[in-house]
Amino acid sequence: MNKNLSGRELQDEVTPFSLYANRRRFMKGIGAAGTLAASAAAYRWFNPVRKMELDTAAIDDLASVELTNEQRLERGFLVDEAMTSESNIISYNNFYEFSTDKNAVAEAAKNFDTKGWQIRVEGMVHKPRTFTIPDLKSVGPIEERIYRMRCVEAWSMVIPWAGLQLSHLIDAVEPMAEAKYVAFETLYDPVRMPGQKSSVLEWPYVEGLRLDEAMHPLTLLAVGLYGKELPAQDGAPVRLVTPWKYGFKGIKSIVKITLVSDEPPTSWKRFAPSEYGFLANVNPNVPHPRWSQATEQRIGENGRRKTLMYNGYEAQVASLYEGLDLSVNF
Ligand SMILES: Nc1nc2c(c(=O)[nH]1)N[C@H]1C(S)=C(S)[C@@H](COP(=O)(O)O)O[C@H]1N2
Ligand SMILES: [Mo]
Repeated sequence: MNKNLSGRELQDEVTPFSLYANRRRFMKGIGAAGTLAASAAAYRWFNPVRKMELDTAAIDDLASVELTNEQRLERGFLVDEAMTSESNIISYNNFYEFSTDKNAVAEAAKNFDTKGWQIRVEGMVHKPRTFTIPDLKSVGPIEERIYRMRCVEAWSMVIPWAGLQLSHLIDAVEPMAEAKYVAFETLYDPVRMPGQKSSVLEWPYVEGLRLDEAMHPLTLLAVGLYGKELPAQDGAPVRLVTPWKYGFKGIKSIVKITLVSDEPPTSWKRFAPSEYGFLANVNPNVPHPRWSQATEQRIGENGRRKTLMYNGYEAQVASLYEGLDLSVNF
């Protein structure tokens, strides 16, 4: 390790997540230490294997994902920005099945029971299958991904997720040639999700991706955050994460994934098609009809920051949208 650490930096060394927050400083250290970043040992030091508290989906395969931090940055799997605190991530939520008040979701969802959860994967696939949460580990590693998250309401966070790259699940069920889109559905159970008794949205919440978007390596089925099992308010036990898209694409508490030939309905487009499109790619140049998308409030920060094209994932995803008029395809 870099021997020129200050006392504060030494303290950081034993506090992995504050280290992420001090990444810039850390990368300078890497520069001084030469090839350190390229070694698996450095990878493990930077990404210690942290077991989840419950045994449904321990992140015990992390060590098998032998990428250097430079490679992770290049792929968009790691962000060179401070992470949002765990307490902010788990207390400021959008999850209308429980409450439309972002500060009230956590309390309203605290008894949500996800034991025995199953996800059905069907439609245009050769091997339809029902997965439990522990089954997810059988199709690919549970990896840690540190992603920006940008809500269409213009607030943002940086979140350390743990999850399965969705492409591994889709490969496992063997899509037919006719499959062009992937549709996702949240649990419908107004007793367990009392917000579904209100008609603020049509239930269940539904979302969708083009198949090529669903197969993109950035697309994650998250089962954890901050090294712990996903809290109910963040979409337990499994939710979608597409970091270059507005947050509403990240459908929570998924029970069904269906491969289809045509663009599936999505909750927010159905609610207001002139305001919310199917693609919903983060784009500072295309304002929402009622507000600008040029800047955002990073939760926990003072002042606003500029919103980045594709939320900072342009290098990884722009090729998916070549030739599209982004003001029409929003
Ligand atoms: N089922 C469901 N999924 C949902 C929502 C919702 O209301 N219901 N809200 C979406 C919106 S608008 C955002 S910004 C993110 C918020 O995720 P977070 O609370 O984990 O930050 O979840 C998305 N997924
Ligand atoms: Mo959102």
